[in-house]
Amino acid sequence: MKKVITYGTYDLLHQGHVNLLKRAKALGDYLIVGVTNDNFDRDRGKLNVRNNVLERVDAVKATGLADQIIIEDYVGQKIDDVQKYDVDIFAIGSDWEGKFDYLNEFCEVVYLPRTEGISSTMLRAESQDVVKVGIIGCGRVARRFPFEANVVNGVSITAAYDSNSDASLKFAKDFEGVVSYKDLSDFYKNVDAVYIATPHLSHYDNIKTSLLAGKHVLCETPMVLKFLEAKELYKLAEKQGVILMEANKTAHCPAFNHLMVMIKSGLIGEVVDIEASLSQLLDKTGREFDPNQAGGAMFEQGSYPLLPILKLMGINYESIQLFSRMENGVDVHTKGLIKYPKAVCTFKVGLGVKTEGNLVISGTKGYAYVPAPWWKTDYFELRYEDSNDNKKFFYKWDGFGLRYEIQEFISCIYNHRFSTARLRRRESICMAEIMEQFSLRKNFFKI
Ligand code: C2G
Repeated sequence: MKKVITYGTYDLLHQGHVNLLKRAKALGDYLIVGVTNDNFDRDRGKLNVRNNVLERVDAVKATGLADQIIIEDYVGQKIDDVQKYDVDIFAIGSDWEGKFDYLNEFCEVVYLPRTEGISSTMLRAESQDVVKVGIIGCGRVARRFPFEANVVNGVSITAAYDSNSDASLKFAKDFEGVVSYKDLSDFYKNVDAVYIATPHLSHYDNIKTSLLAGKHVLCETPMVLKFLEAKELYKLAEKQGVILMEANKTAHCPAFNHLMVMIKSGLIGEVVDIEASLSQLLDKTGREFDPNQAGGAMFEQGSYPLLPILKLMGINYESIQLFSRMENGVDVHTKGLIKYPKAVCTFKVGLGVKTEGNLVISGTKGYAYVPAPWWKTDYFELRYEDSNDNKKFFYKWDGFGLRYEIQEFISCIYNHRFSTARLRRRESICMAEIMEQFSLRKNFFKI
């Protein structure tokens, strides 16, 4: 029996894929089809795949051409598969000509003619309108956005607004295709969604105005600093039928996401302790040190360490205590202690104090160790009593890492998902509630 193997993503399965599968099948008696899993695709830079792996497997199955379907999830797997399944022929479309010659050592390699004039990329582009995003607040943070949005399918940055019109004019000049608007209502007329990167205290107004204008909103973290404001805004978004998302980039980071689901699946047992730290020494003349602009480490950085704590332990903590070193009305260092019925979590943030920025999640069977900078990690370890059981995990983290949150934002818009599993509305509201306690100096101790 002659065995043939071929691989692909098979997103939005089309005639080109079917022709290829037929041609591959005709080369032998038994066809194995390798379908890439979602992580593998993300790792090789395919950020815009529309169907998930189960849908793509089902689509390949429905062609009736595959005798066996396997999942491709790591680089180098093709060599393993060819040997494992005793494959005679590896077949792939001619767009890969030469790329898989290394498999000649293990089997025959055949490049099959590709069907011209059709591709998943084309279908994705046709089936989707581009979401036009406008930027409100054209400062330092916003400048990373167009670069990152460029690599995400279905999104285009078209407009810029800043209360200082020089800033939005400069932004429009620096980024092709972006028009600067002086008037917010003109700005809204030309966008479907907004990315808000203004200072913290402007977020509430910016979000509300944008939601009322019927626009989807992605707002920099911390979204707001008050519990009721967060609740009100999420409610308003749903009422308006638009998406509101807090832009906490760590929540969308592939490594962090996988870590969360692995821990929730019990890989280190029951979580008993979480320690998360983050610090950055900044120039003290900046907005980050101005008490009138909600400066300080807690507001600036707090939502990052709160993320793993709230995601793993939930929002129903028993008590919280916050200890800060204050300088000129802002905290330059804050340590938080959050008690849950069966766990205790601590976090440290610092703008004027430097500390080790790692994340340690301790459980009854082992612990997760994520070295600094854990909030934009591509690597972590699960460690156990018997070090032979230890495992290291590596992922991709490209560019500034904003592409992952932009992709999720666009996906929520297309799929009308009001809450993303990566940062639930209730988690975002709880962060606002903790920020509010800090503003009110509740459960607060000066050190
Ligand atoms: N294909 C084709 N004609 C098209 C489009 C695609 O013959 N118009 C072929 C491709 O050459 C490939 C298969 O269909 O052999 C699957 O294509 P994709 O889903 O785009 O997958 P791809 O990114 O090529 O992944 O490890 C994965 C493989 O390397 C291939």
